[in-house]
Amino acid sequence: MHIDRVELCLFRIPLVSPFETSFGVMTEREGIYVKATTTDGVTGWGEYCGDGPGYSYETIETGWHILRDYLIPFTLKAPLSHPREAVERFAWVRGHNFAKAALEGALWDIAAQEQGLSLRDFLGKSTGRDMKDRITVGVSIGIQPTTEKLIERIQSFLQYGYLRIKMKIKPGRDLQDARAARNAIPDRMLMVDANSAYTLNDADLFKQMEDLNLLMIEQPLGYDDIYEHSKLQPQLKTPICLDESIHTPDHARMAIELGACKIINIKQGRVGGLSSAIAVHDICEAHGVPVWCGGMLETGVGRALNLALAALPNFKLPSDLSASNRYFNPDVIDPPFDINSDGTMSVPTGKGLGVHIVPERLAKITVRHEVFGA
Ligand code: OSB
Ligand code: MG
Repeated sequence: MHIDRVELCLFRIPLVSPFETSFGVMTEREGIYVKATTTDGVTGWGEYCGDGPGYSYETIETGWHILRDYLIPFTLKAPLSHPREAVERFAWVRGHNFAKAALEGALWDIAAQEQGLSLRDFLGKSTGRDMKDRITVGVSIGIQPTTEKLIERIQSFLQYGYLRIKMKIKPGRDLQDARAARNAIPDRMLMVDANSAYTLNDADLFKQMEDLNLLMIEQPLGYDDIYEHSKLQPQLKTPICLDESIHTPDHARMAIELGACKIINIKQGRVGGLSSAIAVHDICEAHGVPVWCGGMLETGVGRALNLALAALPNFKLPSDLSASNRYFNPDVIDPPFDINSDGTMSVPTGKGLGVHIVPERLAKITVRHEVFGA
């Protein structure tokens, strides 16, 4: 493929309700769409889904800067035989994984379309793996103003069909909320996500959660830590799942070797794109560590990519892939993503990402637009 034009659209889309984590509250989703076009007129889309600087150091502005000044010029420079080649071309840029992933995503969309395949089938062909066509899904619930509100929220999401509840925690009502949630839903899959709000001194708190039969505890300690998690995991029967601190396939390998976690949450943006995400998946699989697909409140474009990725066989636990209307009304794509009656979400079957972006909706949420190349 020879890319001769790349467009960036900075967008802001309102959330249907605020989303609170231990590092802050979101009321709208800000992101960047990357639209790449080949000399043959094939167009691919990628979504920059960083949410910094509370989640990682990347922000919308660093993403824009890295894309504009480094990644896009290196993409326009010469034809690419496969999206993986872009990864090699970007490798000299240290970090900035969300920016790299956004552009790589658009290239995968193009590569799949050029083969006349859905992204899921193209991934299956590229990896030689059998791909799922439905993904089991859970919902991520932000910190609520009161314990009562949390329970209400959990009940309403269960009615929509989500198979697993993940609740955000931060120091304060953590244990009380987790206990109340467990009492309200004794037989459902329940987990907590601390987004790095604790230290090793809080080990006792997590020991007190042991009898709640949580599916896992996500990222309890430092956002860049692996070592201290390796001190915490042996003290607990409940599996620790790492999110923030896994940025590369090597991090995954180190975390597993150190015994820092028993599960890994894969966000393709956080690990620098689909190629890296597949490598993390394979390393985990080889070590018997199950993975699931994390989310960053993606709009339909990023959600479609996540669904294709989550079709790989070692995505064995419910993923943070909720229906479009859990966050957006409307989403930028039509039709929106919805949950099947069995608590799964179907992977798109159309060519490439397999979603239709509604031009008027895109225009309405776009706040900055720039064209590079032809
Ligand atoms: O830690 O998984 C997280 C959203 C923004 C930043 C970090 C996280 C999250 C979520 C949302 O939990 C998951 C989703 O997209 O539904
Ligand atoms: Mg998380």
